[in-house]
Amino acid sequence: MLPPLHKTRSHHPVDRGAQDRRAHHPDLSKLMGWKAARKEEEIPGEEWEKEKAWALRMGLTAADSIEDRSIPTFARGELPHYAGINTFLKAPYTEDVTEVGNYDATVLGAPFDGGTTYRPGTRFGPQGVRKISALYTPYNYEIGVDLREQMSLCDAGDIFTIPGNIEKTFDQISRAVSHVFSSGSMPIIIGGDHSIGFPCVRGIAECTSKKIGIVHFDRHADIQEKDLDERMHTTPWFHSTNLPNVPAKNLVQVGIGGWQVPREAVKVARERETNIITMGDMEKMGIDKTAEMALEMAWDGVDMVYMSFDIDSIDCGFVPGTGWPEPGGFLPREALALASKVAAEGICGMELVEVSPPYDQSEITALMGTRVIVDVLGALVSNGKMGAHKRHIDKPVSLPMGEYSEATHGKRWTTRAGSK
Ligand SMILES: [Mn+2]
Repeated sequence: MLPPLHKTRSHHPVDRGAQDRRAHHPDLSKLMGWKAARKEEEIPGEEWEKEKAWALRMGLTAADSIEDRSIPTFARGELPHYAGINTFLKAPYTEDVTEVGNYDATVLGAPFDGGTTYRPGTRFGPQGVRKISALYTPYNYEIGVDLREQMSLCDAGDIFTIPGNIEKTFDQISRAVSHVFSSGSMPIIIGGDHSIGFPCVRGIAECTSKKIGIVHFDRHADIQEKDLDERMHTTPWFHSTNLPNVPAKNLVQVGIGGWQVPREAVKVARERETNIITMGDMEKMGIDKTAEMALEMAWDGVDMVYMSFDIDSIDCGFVPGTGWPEPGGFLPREALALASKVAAEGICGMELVEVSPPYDQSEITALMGTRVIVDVLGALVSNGKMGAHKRHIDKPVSLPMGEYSEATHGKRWTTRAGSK
């Protein structure tokens, strides 16, 4: 009979002689879990302290009966997770978009589903992702990263899209993305259907003379010229790779396959010699080799890589809330590992598209989308690649703002200054 567990289990492998340990006992120091636990010690906590102090200033001190004096009266910041008006990950809302340059990365929503050719609803994608993102902390145990402590993030809200007008919406999206990118902040765009891929890339591409590669996770090729006579969500890479600094040979499409890839798209992929890694390829090569190959092809001769993640690249059993569900996709663990490995080399921006909350169940699709984004951020931080794209912004745009001034007009929804 074994002695009680606590007699043999040491959580401090250094403090006991080998004779005290049973031969079959695992060496905890070899487990990733133990290493990760040790790593947590090294992460600073100042930003969390700052947030708690800020919450008390914004939300007032709590009732006398509350023992934890860091709790405010009004919920502000991360806690409680079920309360609040959600930005992505409860990051600061940059209502004044001229402030996005103060942050390493900016989340912006592109609520548009006018490019959808089957199920609509992705106009609610940004809201759906923001809502469920509230259940995450900014800390990831396994990789030993605390985003709040190690990077800065804001949420600039949504782009003013024009329902029923793809081209006007594209212009708005490119303009918004170019503004964020020019500020030096890395844009993280939450769609919206996949038609937004083209204006997102166009917004970045216009701010640089450098070349951009694309890693595109999807079940669908999305590279035909038109669909239903318009530039629908099946077309973003045709138009993106027409841009002079976005070479088709640096487009890598990962996870493509199944019965929803139109033959027109395949023809274009063949003509432009894009790189397609099917789900079967990935299965055969494994995750590490797939990521390595994708990176090699995407980075060949370019300066930056953009990531486009279509949530439908994951098996539809895990992501019911999407426009074109397709069985046989990535398992979540595969998708998350691949996205992290691609991000580990640095990206100049990313989009997370095709989350359609009206078709979702228990918010699992939106949650998966959130997870892809936070894992990408974690990989950027833990590999020291956050902000690596900045040196390539050599043609920043400068967009005019309106003339409203709080000094002369007062704050909105208040009595006009001076008229009291
Ligand atoms: Mn797709």
